[in-house]
Amino acid sequence: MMLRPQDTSTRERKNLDGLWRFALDGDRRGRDAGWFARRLDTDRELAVPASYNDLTAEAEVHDHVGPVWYQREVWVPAGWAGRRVVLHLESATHRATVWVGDAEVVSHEGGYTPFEADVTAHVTPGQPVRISVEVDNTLTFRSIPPGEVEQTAHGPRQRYWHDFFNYAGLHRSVWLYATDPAHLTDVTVTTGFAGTDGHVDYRVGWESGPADGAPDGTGGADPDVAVVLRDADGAEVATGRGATGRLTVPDVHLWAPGDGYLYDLELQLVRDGTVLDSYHQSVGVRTVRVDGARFLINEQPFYFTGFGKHEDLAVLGKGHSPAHLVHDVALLEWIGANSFRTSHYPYSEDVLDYADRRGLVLIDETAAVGLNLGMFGRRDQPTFSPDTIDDQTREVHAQAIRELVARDRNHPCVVLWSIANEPESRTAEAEAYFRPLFDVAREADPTRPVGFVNVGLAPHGQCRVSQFCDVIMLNRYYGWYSYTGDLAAAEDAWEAELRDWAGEGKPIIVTEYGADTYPGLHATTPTPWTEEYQVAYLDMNHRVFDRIAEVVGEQVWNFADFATTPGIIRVGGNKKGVFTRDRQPKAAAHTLRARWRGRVAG
Ligand code: BDP
Repeated sequence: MMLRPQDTSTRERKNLDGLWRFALDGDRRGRDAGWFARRLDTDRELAVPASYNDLTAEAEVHDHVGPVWYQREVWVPAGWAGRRVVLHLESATHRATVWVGDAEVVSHEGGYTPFEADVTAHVTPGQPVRISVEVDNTLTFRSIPPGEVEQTAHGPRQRYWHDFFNYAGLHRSVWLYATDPAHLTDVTVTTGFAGTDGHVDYRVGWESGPADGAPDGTGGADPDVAVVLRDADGAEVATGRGATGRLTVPDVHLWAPGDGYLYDLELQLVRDGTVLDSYHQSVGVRTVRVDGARFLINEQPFYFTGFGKHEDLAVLGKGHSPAHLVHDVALLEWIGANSFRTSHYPYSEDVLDYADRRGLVLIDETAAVGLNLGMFGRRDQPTFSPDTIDDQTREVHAQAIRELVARDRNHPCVVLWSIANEPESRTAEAEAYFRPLFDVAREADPTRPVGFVNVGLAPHGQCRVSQFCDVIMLNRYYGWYSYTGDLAAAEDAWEAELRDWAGEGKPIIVTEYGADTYPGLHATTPTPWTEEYQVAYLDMNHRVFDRIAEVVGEQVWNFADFATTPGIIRVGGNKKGVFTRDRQPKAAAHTLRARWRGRVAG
């Protein structure tokens, strides 16, 4: 249970981004040596938010395996005396332990979801405090995503089965914030409409906190919850009392693709007429539903256009950058994309907030990528076994699903959960692994469809996991990894497979199709790696999609070129971008723009 830090009439934040002291700790000495207890012995300072990997010119930083330490001091505002003080990290990739002064305050597993600790007892308002964070980038068979560290004569080497560089560090903002001891802890909203009336169901959590002087520690009377819903102009639309309730919105302005209309739900925790805590939750009133092979948003058939993306930038790595967020979304709008998938991990919450406001539609994915040892040449070992990915991994995966849903369920932009990308899905072990995870997702959020992304190695008739999906999501590379350079044969084979899937009667989104393209490389005949081939490849795919009614979406792989591990099929990274890594269009961008800007939803 957690609310994203925000400034309100009762809450105050202090942003801790900037330069932090930084040290590598490949030998894992820091904890025992008490690095948190004194000034970190280093002359390095690195930036937060950013991956640390590309911030220096040193291979030992770029290729580091194991823990690193970040440390800085912060002045705790004097005005926070008597307040509850919380330290909040939006993410730490892939796990972290945090100390405030000498006290260990929190540990967290998983690199892309937030965590926090009540640090009131460890800070003195008006005084500085030292904050130390040990961040570990190691991937194992017990982490999501999984990986394996190989000890070599030249030190540890991290192996993993996904196609993007293992960037790590503090990728998003770190905050200190203050609330009243009595505070709101959580809110869930679900929405719907009938005719012109919308409704907003809300459920609010709170804690009364130890009250000053109250002998029983309860603070006397329980506080009450009051809520006010306002429209985008600030006009009051509805009010409610109590921790749960339904608000009616007359003449509702629905949130819809391309129309990111948001109401503001103000939650107040009130005792004896005093507002102890106030929090603002934006609300888009909309519905999502699968009906046969149709994907309905507000009961209207929706056709997804767009991309699989990455959080990936020169210098910053996976560090969040508001400027790049705005620019990427501007390019999405320029090209006529109405959606993207947060491949292959949960993105910064700023991305989701902005997508809400821009009316962009998101497929929201966990970091469960690379659960497929066979794909990367490890055919000797089964993916799911007591020695590889096992029940313990599944618990970590389940927790990753719960944390993703808990973080993102109030975002109208999210219309579909993807619980994994391209796992091994042909065996009974895969079926047994995934069945309960779909239950976890549906229990966490009964209001949205759930799926996973199927890989070409598990075609129709062989995949044992797609039976659990509300929507079939397919990554296919006909004309690239198979039928390379032969688009005519690729077209036949692709259409045949898609028609098999269409027989399931579920909506199909093609979540990846793409061709590596070296910008500036040209040919008059269809030659892989040229800009002309990427155009011809996309045209072939689009002809196939347009012949099959069950296809309700096309998301090209990838929005932009991105960094990978070194490999003989990667030239300075993965080059399937429609934009280069510095966001210049390849020829295919104009092809997509012509197609998508002409398309009407449905
Ligand atoms: C798929 C993966 C994606 C890769 C892509 C590719 O989902 O992460 O980058 O193929 O090979 O296997 O380009």
